[in-house]
Amino acid sequence: MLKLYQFKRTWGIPNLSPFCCKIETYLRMAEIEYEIRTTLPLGAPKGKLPYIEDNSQALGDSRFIVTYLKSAYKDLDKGLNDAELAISIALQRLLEEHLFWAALYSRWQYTDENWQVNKQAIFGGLPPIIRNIVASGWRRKIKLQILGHGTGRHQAEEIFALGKQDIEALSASLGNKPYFLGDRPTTLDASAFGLLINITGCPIESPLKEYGLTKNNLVNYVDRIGRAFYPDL
Ligand SMILES: N[C@@H](CCC(=O)N[C@@H](CS)C(=O)NCC(=O)O)C(=O)O
Repeated sequence: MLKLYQFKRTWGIPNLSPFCCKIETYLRMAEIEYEIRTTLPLGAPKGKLPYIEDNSQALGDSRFIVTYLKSAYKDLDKGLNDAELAISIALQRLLEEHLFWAALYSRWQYTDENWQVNKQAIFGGLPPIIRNIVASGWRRKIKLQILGHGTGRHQAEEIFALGKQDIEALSASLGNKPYFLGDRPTTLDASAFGLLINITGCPIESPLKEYGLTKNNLVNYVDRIGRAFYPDL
C-alpha cells in the first residue's frame, strides 16, 4: 500500500505542514488507500516533507506526488477546462509559493510565543538532550530560507499585508461556491485546505490568522472540508 511520510499529527488538524496536509487530503478526496509513516524531513528524498513511497519508489514534493497520483490512481482535475486548470495552477502557486511564506514567518520568526508552540509540535518528541540543539539549528536554517526567499527582508506589517492580499483574493475567488472550481473537490482544494487550516485552525497567533478568521466563506470552507474528509479527527 502507498505510504505517506509526514510530520506527526498535532493541534487537532491533519498536519502542521500545509504540503503534508495537501497530499493526505488529495488521497482522501480521491479515495486512495494509504498508510501514514510519521517522520522528520531528515531522510526525505528532497530533504522536505511530504514524500511518498509506492511500488518501492520514493517520491518527494507535493506537486510531483500529485502528478503521480493523477496518473497512477485518480485525477481529481479530470473534466476541468483549460481556463479552470490555469486558475488552479495560479492559485496553487499563490498559496504554496507566496502565502505559505507569510505563514512560515509567523511560526518560526514572528513572536517567541509562536516559536515555542511550533518548536514543541515539531521537536517535542526528540530526546531532551538534543531537542534544543536540533530545534535552534533548524530555526536558523528556516530563517535563512525566509530571508533568501525575500519575505524575510520585510517588516512584519509588510509581510502580513502581503499575506492578507492573498487571503482577500482567495476569499473572492471562492465566493459562495462549495469548492474553488465548482461543486466537487479538485487538487486546488487539497492545496487550499492544507494551507488555510494551517493559518486559521492552529494555535499560531498572527494578523494573518486574525484576518483569515474574518472571511466567513473561507472559515466555513475549511470547516466543511474537515468534516467531510476527516471525520476521524
Ligand atoms: N515544494 C515542496 C515544499 C515542501 C516543504 O516546504 N516542506 C516543509 C514542511 S512544510 C519541510 O519539510 N521543510 C523542511 C526544511 O526545509 O528543512 C512541496 O510541495 O512538497
